[in-house]
Amino acid sequence: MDQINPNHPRYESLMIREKLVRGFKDGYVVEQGLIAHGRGECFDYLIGEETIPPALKSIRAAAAALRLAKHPVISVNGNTAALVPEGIVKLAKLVNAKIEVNLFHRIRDREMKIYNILRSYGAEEVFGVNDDLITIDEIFSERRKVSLKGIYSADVVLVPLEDGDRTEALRRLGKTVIAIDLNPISRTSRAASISIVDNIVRAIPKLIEEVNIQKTLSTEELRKILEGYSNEEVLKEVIKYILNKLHTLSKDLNLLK
Ligand code: PTJ
Repeated sequence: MDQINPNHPRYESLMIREKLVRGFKDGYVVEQGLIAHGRGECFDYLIGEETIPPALKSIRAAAAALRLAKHPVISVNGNTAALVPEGIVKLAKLVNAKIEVNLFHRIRDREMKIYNILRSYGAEEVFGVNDDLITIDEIFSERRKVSLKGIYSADVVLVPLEDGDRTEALRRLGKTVIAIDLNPISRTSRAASISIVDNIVRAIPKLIEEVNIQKTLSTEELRKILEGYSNEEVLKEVIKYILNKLHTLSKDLNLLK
């Protein structure tokens, strides 16, 4: 890894890039994953590279949904494996979720590498690689192959950095879909039941924290959190947040006369 000076003003952002580049060189992050990250970075700039209030609402709802779920599953792709492998394993253990490797660009070698990374962080079982797969007809990418015991049987699926196609299909199958996507206007964000518009590197630790906070809540209280949640409203709040930020910035720069 290139040496990055911790005093560099963009140190954290550069370190995230390094993790992806290393994942790419190690053969489990795809080129498209690097491009997708660039798009994510742009939206991260617009929200100020911090977890904003509407994202916290979604994190609260996501934690409740995961706690209430009977068969929660966390779907892992190349970028997720590069950025937050430890957090994924920790979260899965906390909410008793299965972990499934599910790739847009499905290559056996990548699947195995991601499987091994998750295992190295303590995942006892990782689905989608060596177990029975089933095809969901409505999905038009390699993501259509899902594990019979994993995503296929899930009631709640967490899908970080996803494409809209599968989110829509999983919703049609009656599943609760939690997305983590920095783009509030992506098809994924709009189709998901709960969209966390935040960088995955902040969202996963915050989700873990929230699950721990909610440990003392009853089923009834968890249900109430979900009932009071509207994804549409949250996405509108994100967009308003970005607009306000741009407005303030334009005033600061004296762009609006
Ligand atoms: O590993 P694979 O083969 O499954 O492929 C993974 C990628 C990411 C290439 C694949 O899922 C893909 O093409 O995704 P998209 O359609 O480009 O969507 C990725 C979304 O994630 C975009 O809306 C980005 O804004 C968003 N995103 C990128 N980086 C982050 C992010 N969201 C949260 N945190 C990030 N760090």
